[in-house]
Amino acid sequence: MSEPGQTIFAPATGPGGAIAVLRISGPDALAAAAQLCGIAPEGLRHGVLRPRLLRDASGQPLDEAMVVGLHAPRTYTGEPMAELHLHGAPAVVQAVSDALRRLGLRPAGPGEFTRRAYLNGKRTLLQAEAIADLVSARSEAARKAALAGVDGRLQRAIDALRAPLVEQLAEVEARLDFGLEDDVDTLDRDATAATAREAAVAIDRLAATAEAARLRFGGARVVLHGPTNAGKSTLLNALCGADRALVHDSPGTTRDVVEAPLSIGGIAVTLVDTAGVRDVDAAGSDALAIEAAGIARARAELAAADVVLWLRDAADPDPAAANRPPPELPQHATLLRIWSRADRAPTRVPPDDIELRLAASDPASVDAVHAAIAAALAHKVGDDAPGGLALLRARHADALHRAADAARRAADAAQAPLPLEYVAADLRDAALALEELIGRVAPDDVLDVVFSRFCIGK
Ligand SMILES: Nc1nc2c(ncn2[C@@H]2O[C@H](COP(=O)(O)OP(=O)(O)OP(=O)(O)O)[C@@H](O)[C@H]2O)c(=O)[nH]1
Ligand SMILES: [Mg+2]
Repeated sequence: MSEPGQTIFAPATGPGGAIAVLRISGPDALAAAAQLCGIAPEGLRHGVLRPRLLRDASGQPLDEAMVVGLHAPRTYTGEPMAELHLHGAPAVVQAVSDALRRLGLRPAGPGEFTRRAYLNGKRTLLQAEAIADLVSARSEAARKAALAGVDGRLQRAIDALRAPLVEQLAEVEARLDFGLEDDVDTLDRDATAATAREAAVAIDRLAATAEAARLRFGGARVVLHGPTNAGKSTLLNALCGADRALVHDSPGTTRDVVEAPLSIGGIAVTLVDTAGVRDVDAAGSDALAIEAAGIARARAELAAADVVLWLRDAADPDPAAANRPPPELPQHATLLRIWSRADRAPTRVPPDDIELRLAASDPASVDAVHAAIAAALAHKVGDDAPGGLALLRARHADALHRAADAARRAADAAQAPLPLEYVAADLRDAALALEELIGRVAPDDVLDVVFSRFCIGK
């Protein structure tokens, strides 16, 4: 948590450079910097960088620095700020930091400068998050996507989605306020429904970019799932070309979740091997209790899966038993149905829904699984988002889904026709979810999550 009354400082640059920038923000920022320079605070003119000899309280020289004062509210945080451009040695940064601490300043926490910028209305939450993403951008695509958040393009796009919903809400509320609800001619319900539906489609489109960006920048989880002995660990090893997971002909070999990193079609994939699923009596023995715990982990892994390779064993004496898709499968995950160990039962006819036949000894069939994963991921990532607009976080996707759902409910209510109060409530929910996404106002716990991911000094 940030207490705005305190003055904070932190290095804004990483170690190893010729210059280290110490940033100071808060009510005493200018006074503290001026004190180190041995001048009055008024001597630090806004935006003017001057060479100064810094001294500690006992008059001992600390460094020859370049010092600039930044006067509120024209600063990053909206508070008075100063920057000390020091020689980059850690010992110099340490000595100046100690001097600042002795003046009553405190080291900043992660993201605390940006948090203050947000609290002072300098940045929306969306922009603050985008700044963190820009600082940590690891690719050109990530930089572009983050910048669209920082420079406000993303926000304008969301505002544009919100505007027609707010307009319709005003129309509906006006009729509620004037008690004209019974007069069926007053509201064009079809027009309201059409607007709400169009908004939902546009919101869905933006939500799809969040999913794509998550995969492109964060990578995908591809989870192997199926009954014991179906050949999951064998397939993991074949796909990553390494002897990564234990393979054995006794069922229940894999218990822990085994992960293997891989790149498929330019996307960073984590291949996840899991315990084979079968009915075990956890009270039967320690070994069975361990296996049951492994199966619980396997099921939990499904929740975070982007693609699930669902293996069914051609050699299973009772294949029908494993014919139900895993109930834990999340909606957005792609299920690839694989008839495994096909060479063991060449004459057996697989169920109708099978997409791939696999025999570990046949490299072409392993390649086909690889290609199917690549195709599923390519489909999810889609084309580049227009103008680099991409939402990068789960918080964003969640708010968009809620907004689209509420807009669809509003359209249904308008057409049903339900009383206008219902239409108004759903339109309001949709607009609020978008407002929350931009984060002009956000609850403290959301702020804690967002800013804890920042580096110190930003
Ligand atoms: N003939 C044949 N045997 C296979 C194939 N794939 C795996 N096996 C064998 O089937 C047995 C089980 O393979 P695993 O890869 O350990 O199966 P699993 O699904 O990981 O099994 P659990 O970890 O127990 O759930 C091993 O003896 C493998 O050598 C295949 O395509 N054809
Ligand atoms: Mg296994």
